[in-house]
Amino acid sequence: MAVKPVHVGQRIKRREDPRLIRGLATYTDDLKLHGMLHAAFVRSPYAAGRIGKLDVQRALAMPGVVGVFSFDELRGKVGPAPCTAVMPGMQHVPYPLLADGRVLYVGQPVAVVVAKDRYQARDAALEVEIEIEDRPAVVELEAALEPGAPRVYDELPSNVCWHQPPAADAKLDQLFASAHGTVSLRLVNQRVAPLSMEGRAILAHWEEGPQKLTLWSSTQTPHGAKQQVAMCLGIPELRIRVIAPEVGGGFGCKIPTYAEECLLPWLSRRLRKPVKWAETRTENLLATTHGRGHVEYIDAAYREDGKVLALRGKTIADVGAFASMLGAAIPTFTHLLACGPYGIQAVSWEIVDVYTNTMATEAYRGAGRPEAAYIVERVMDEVARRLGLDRVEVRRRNLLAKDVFPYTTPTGAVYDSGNYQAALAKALERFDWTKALAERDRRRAAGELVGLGVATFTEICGLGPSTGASPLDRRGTWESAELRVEPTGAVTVMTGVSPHGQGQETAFAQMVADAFGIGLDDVTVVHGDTDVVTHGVGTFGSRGLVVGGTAVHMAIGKIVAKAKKIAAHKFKADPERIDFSDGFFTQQGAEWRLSWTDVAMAAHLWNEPVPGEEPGLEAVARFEPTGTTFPFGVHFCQVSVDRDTGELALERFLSVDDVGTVVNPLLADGQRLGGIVQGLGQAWCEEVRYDENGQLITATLMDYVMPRASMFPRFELDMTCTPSPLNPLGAKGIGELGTIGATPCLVSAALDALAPLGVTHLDMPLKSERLWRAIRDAGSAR
Ligand code: MCN
Repeated sequence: MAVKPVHVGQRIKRREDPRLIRGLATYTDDLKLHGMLHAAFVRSPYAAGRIGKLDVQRALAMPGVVGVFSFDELRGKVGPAPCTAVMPGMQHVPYPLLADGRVLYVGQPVAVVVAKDRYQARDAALEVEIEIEDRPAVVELEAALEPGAPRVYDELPSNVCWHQPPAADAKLDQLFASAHGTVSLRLVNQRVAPLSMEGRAILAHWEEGPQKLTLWSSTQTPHGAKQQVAMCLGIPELRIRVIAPEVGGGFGCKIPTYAEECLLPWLSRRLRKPVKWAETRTENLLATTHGRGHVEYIDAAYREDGKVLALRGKTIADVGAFASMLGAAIPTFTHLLACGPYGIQAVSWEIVDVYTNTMATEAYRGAGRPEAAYIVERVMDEVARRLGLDRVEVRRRNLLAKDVFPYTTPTGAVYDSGNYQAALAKALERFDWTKALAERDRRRAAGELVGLGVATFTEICGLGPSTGASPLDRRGTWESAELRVEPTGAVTVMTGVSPHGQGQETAFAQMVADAFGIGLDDVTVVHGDTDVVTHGVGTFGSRGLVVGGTAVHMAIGKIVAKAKKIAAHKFKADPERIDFSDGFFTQQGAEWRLSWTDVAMAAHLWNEPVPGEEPGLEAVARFEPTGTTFPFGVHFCQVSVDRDTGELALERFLSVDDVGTVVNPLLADGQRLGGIVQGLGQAWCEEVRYDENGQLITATLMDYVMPRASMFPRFELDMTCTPSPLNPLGAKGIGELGTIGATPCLVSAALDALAPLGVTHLDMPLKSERLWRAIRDAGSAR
């Protein structure tokens, strides 16, 4: 199929935006159904304790209240909340939809009030009397592992949720023994909040007549939610339709099917009315999953020339009070990606997943890979410092050569393709590293604190293949697409991915328009409705284009094959000798040509039936990837730090990335910018903080510091292109890429800025106070 790209590769504006910008989009909370009731949750004010009394009488007597429910009503009927990442040996305690006599974290749903309007429900929720006999909470990650620490679960021997012991590795031992030197670091990857603009929202409507549940949910995985809710409620899947209407971002925290998402359908069925709930921002910070939350100990062995030989790592990961859908498995990605883009020869990694009396952690943009990049980049910087080498030069010496791919890392990851040196060369040229160093030194000499940062990184995306899927998922990690061609030649695409800000309605339309030689307006992309898109997996792990887009590509291929048969039949030609390009079917050596719309019409009119074929023109495809793709990139930045206040200023940021073939560079840039800012947010200002009693002290946006536009310079973006051999598009994912390198890059720059003062270690976030203290302590040490 020869296709001249007209749209693919072009910077086409998102077709989603006009409706979003003009307020014409419908989010779950915009929906109103006749007789709809509203739910409000009564949440635990304590991080740990036993529920003594739960009195709902006053709440029940409040105006508009239809019912108040606690665990007693749910017992044996519904729950627990879904968790699919249950690894062998994991101490998994099922998590009830409402607290079952004990509370595990502040914000845990204890009871739910249903009333005629949202405000009545919230007012009544305040009237539910709960007496909780509170007990010591375990909040600090490493303290949770100490002997005698309070336990989250009395029935477990400790707070360890899962333990991956380090594997014995003679080669690793030998590399450490023969190394020129070793570095040892303790690194904190603090807990952060995903903070999608739209919080979680659910509307459940059980219809008793057809015995059908419709669940509107701000989910990233409608098909997953359908399966999980079916299992949780004991309702056959075919009686459930999940619709993800407009979803205002997710960043990983809308992958899980939450307790609330299972409870509302149950309430709707019980009350025979639609029931809606949309979380407040404080509920979002309290009870929507958080990300990261690791402490890492790392030893690295290196040679005199700066080559890093081996890593010994230990991840202590904060799972929170219960294992969320995938939460406990996230640190395995940190282990898998520990080598980054470097030729490190041996790695051993221990993982300790720990329960604490805090909200559960989950996938958050990058999920495990930003943690890995942070570790190995800090190692590179430290090796450079010890050896007195340029930090870029150390990376250059460690980067894998372009001829080693496919490359299997000591941790078992198989990198599909890469040309790291080319990306580094381009970044060096664009940033002019040498000149930037000279300028830094000039400003330093004048008394300024100026630093340059660098990060070279790779990451894994495009999840599957399905061989890694858990039976608890009940489905693999393929992706589906269905294409329906109208008699006019217009095409409807139904995709199993569920974009929620990424722009696939535009990208997939570009692909389809080019394939059939039609206009973008002749393509509709439908997603997020399980009754319309019959099978799908969802949007996570930057798989939308790589896996979902390839399914679209495959469906296109099937349609073109049939369309060729229709065209060939009309002119009594051999279908094998038909060409299709620029919207026309032609035959080599023949005069005739037939347009795409003529063939589409013929397929529906069927007045010239094609033997052996059915009328119509549609195709379904599922793409099962054979491996994951590994995009990569180089980030450089320049910062200055105010000596008196510790305030950091980001002066320059360059990102040179490689995601293979790009369908829409404008979308790709948008994704990179969003990811970079989130990565910088973690490095600079974001942090979920609990006090020693497990009270969330960052429960509003007054306290949780989000990055702001005014903090950033104009980002410099560039790309190289190393196609992936694992999909016909040659594409790699870009949705999470920015978060991987940005975080270590900023920390690298801050450390460089304070290096003249003798500062060699900083933890994130790089708030002014922390930098000011580092400057002050460095001063007093002199
Ligand atoms: N794209 C492209 N060429 C490529 C790769 C991608 O043109 N080589 C385009 C795609 O067509 C798509 C976008 O870039 O429009 C992102 O595609 P992809 O990398 O496939 O990522 P996904 O669609 O699978 O999105 C998931 C990813 C993840 S895991 C998180 S977390 C994340 C992210 O996307 N959350 C987001 N980006 C987000 N963007 C917004 N606005 N909101 C979120 O919640």
